[in-house]
Amino acid sequence: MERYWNQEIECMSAEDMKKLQDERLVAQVKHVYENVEYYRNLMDEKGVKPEDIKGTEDLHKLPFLSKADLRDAYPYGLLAKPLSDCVRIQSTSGTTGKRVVAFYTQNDIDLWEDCCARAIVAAGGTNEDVCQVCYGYGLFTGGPGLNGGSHKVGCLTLPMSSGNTERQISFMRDLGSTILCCTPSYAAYIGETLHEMGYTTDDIKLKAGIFGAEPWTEEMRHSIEKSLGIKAYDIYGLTETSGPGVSFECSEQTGMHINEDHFIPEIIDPETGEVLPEGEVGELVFTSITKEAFPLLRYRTRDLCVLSRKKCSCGRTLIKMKKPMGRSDDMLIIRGVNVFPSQIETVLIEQGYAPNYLIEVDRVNNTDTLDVNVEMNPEKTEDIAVQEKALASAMKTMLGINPKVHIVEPKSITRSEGKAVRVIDRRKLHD
Ligand code: DLL
Repeated sequence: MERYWNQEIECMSAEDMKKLQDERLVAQVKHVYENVEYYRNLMDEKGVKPEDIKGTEDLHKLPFLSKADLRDAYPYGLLAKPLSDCVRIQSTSGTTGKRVVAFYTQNDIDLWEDCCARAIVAAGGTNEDVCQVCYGYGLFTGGPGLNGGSHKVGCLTLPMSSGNTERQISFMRDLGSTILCCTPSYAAYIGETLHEMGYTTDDIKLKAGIFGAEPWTEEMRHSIEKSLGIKAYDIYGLTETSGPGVSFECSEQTGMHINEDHFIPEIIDPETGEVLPEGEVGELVFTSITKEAFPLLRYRTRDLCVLSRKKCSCGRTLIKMKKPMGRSDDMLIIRGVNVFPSQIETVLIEQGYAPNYLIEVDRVNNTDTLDVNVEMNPEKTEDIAVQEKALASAMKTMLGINPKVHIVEPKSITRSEGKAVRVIDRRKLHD
């Protein structure tokens, strides 16, 4: 039987949810307008007053907020509560440009952890579980978010953080961990290490994994499920919207339910900003209607995604988002063709290779080049050149362009303990 953390909300009728969202949105817009000069200016520029927003149907009247705005307003410019009411910050790694700093009141933390608790319960978690959290702790939201959710559910929580993989496995065995939380690429690495240490899935008690923070394919899901003997659930979120728990997967595994009582989603055309109807692919935009310290109205995530209101067998009525295909800025344009690293991952795993790969893009004599490096599968007996040709041809069918495939030595591609780096684009160095 399906269990819920908050059945009333998770299974609420569309009508009641709209009412709740309307009330919260109106209050949030007022809160933001009155307390954040940056927003007041954006809204004044667009000629929108808080009174113009009476419900979700008016959402489109509000200006968008982008990552560039967050940088402009860094660090305190979007704070909607006095610092004395804030108890925590979390932050992004800041590898591309200035880091994003998000602020939390105690209430913000409570609601965030609540969202993570919903995800853990949807993955089958109860107070009987031992939940091993191997997302990074510290400024990254993964560790603290799932840690808090796990406490709420009452699981015995192992705050491992990432790294030291053999130790992760010793703890997993000694303490009988039943739920694993980490990035999918780290889950794959943990699975690989488990088998290398001479264990099988019979030597561990894991039953479920809650994996997110980076794009991953269905093929990757199957590969992890097999290697760890678990059911693997997706979880999504971003620092700007608190962290993990904006949406989470249920037993149906056909997309993630968005916690609509906290976040109103929209899909827009990334070029024109026009709101797209349900079912169309576009950029995901969120409005947070309960966050106090760092509320975001119509925040452009840059994640490409599709929404669906199709009835779910788990009983939840919360709208679902499909697995994001990656960020619009992760999309590679190679010889004019749009290529997502996830398409390459799909081909590699379908053809029987482990998800250890590195994509290299460059420009030689004014022509883009695409090189895909993947580690050898020792069980394959064909000639390497034959294997490389077969992979290149499968990728040509999927992508429409011809990559150069290199099958490399086992263990020669760096394993990820957090978010995997799958692409090196050297064209950026020439620009
Ligand atoms: O990655 C928060 C998180 C932690 C989510 C743990 C899930 C689990 P950021 O570092 O700010 O926050 O990165 C957010 O990661 O905009 C997406 O592009 C990507 N992302 C997050 N979850 C998923 C997912 C955390 N399940 C950015 N599938 C987002 C695909 C994801 N991409």
